[in-house]
Amino acid sequence: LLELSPQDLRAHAAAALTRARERSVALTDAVDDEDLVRQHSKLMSPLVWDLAHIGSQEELWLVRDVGGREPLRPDIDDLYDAFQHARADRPALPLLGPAEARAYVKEVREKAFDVLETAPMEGRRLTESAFAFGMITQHEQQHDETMLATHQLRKGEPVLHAPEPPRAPARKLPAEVLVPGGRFTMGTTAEPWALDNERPAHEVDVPAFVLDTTPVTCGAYVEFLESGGYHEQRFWSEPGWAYRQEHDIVAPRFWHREPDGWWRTRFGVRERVPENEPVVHVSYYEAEAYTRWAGKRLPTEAEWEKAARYDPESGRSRRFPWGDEEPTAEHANLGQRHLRAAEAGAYPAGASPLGVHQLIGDVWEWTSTDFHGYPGFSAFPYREYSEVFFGPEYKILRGGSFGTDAAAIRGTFRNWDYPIRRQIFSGFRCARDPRPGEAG
Ligand code: AVJ
Ligand code: FE
Repeated sequence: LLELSPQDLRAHAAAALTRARERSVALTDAVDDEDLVRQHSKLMSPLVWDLAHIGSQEELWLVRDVGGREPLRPDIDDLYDAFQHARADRPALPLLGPAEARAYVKEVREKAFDVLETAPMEGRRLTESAFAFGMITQHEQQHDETMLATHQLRKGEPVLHAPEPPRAPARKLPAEVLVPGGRFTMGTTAEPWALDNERPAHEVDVPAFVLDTTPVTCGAYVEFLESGGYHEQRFWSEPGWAYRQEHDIVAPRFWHREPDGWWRTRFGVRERVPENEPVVHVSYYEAEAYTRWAGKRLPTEAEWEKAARYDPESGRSRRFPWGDEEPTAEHANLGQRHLRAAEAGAYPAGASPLGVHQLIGDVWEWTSTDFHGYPGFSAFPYREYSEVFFGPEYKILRGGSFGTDAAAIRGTFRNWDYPIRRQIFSGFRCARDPRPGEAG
């Protein structure tokens, strides 16, 4: 990317923005206007808010900031400022209606493309304006994943359709691998589109640990469930147990117990819980309880990133588990190509050199680490992207899900949420300390 000419960079930015918009349009055209303005869950905005918010951020950062153009709609800045209004309060605001919102994002996009024509992108170094285009593309894709989560919460007939993901090869994977101890480079300074919280690159010493080769599957999770794991306090942390009691949490979100086993609802389709697919829609607390039941623990964020990026042969940290190339459909289940996670082991080409599968795509993976800035962190271009969330109330998730676009995921990408959240596409994998003698 750093080698691209300004003209190529412009073409790349335009194509990425267009791809994001196709997704936003598909997600918002899939439902009627009534559904677009409705709040499907208190946890989410109405879809029409996300759509206009996407336009509003694009206006702010590309049209006004990079382009230095006159504001299009300064009167609506406040409505679409996520910090001004909680999600639950957004339906009551005088929002743009569906037709207005669509016209607004279209007009902003035309202006943003106009800015792109002349925005400075000279030399080998990516300029701040090029970064702004990458950031806004990621922003739109992040909201596209949020809108997909809103679709999952929506009641009614299915409106989204996608082909089934690939099946796993018959060959059974080893359950765990040993990741050798030692220093590795975490975070990045060179990755052009990396957001502030992924920076800078820094050395971290990670002692040897053992990691599951795949995320925990529904089948394994059912064993925890059926053995009474939700009813035994010893597996739960104190806040986890309090949450489980208060909300009477007895299974992953969207699961239902039927006389013949566990079923789930997925984008309006009722189906049997699939045995070999990573479990999704679990909170941090449930993930943590499972790991304790299994005699294991969640990986730390540094362990997760070492497993995903460290190349034992060169000692270097790479961009992805499979190397430095951008993700393709062979590597990972990303980009809403499929509306579900793929079976454990379904992406052999995306495995790490040590044989860890599906670190990127399928399901976000909870880690045991709180959200903080790396040593040397500096907020840009605005404190509200990450810095205001630093602290012990958020846990880090890694790797992206089937709902995450390739433009918005990397081995260094950091997501965060409250440990009680499970409407997101969240799963996990288990780690543990090596047993005596195991670490060599
Ligand atoms: C990085 C997914 C936690 O959705 O809250 C979107 C991304 N920031 N608009 C979020 C984001 C501003 C953010 N997450
Ligand atoms: Fe946003």
